[in-house]
Amino acid sequence: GSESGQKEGGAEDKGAGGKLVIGFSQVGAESEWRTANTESVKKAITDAGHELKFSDAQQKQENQIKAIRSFIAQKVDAIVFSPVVETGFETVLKEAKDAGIPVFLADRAVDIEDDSLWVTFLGSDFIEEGRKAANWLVEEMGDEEEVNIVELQGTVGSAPAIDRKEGFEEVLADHPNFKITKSQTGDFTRAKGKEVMEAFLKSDGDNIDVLYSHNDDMAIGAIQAIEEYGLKPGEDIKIIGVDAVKGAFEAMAAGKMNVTVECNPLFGPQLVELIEKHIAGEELEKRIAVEESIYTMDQAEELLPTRQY
Ligand code: GYE
Repeated sequence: GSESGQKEGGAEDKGAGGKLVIGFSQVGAESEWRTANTESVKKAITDAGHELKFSDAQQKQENQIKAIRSFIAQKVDAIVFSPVVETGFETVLKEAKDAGIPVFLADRAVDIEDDSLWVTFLGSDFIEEGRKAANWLVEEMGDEEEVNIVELQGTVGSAPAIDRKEGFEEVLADHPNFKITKSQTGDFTRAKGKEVMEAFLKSDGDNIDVLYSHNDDMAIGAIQAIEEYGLKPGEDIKIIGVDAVKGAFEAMAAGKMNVTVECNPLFGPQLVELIEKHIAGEELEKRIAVEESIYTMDQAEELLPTRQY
């Protein structure tokens, strides 16, 4: 390798100190998590002195495909891409590869066999998050004879929705007293979370012990639905969320939500470092995970002031 000796400014003056043009195709603005993530990535790119081209896909795949094509046409130096769903991006990623533009998957994964279509995937382990949610529940209610769970899924076909379901079910498979009685998508938004929870309550209101929500925003929407229905969220129905956004800490501090599994969106600086390393010719791991934890109701008040998203 060429590891010894002085750095010489990287390829064509890019990389080591060179200014890059980076296109960022973001999923949308569906949740508190997403807002924090967009901020973190944008700020890290511009703070490092690079030029940012940003595109918000409003949770629509066709908008992302258009955005990536336009980044290719503009000959950006690198593309950051958070795929709204796992499949259907093969063609456009091949176009980027053919144009010699490196793609960095951020936050969400794709389900594509040819992993030469991206440099690395930086994001959370969503399966593990699902396991953490279920493990908390087993610990909390494992002695009960029958526990009926309703599930609010994230965006259909998205990596976090698929994986958070899988990890959760994997753990519960060993505990037949837990049953998922209803499961539907709330598209990761508060409004949809509320709407779907209303429907769950209408058809099965007195038989719901637990809500497992694939993100906090849907849980917060559902909490509203539960209160309007006349039940106590956090007590009559235990509430599990994912993300650990401020809104969840507020709900937990108010006794309305029981637990949230952390999914850290603040990986902007780590991502920019990876892009710079790649441009400078360094080899990167194909999969880089973000570290995270889980937080419960009794920790909420203490930790709320320190939460950064
Ligand atoms: O959990 C959810 C957001 O992809 C990890 O997307 C992300 C998820 C996050 O809308 O709130």
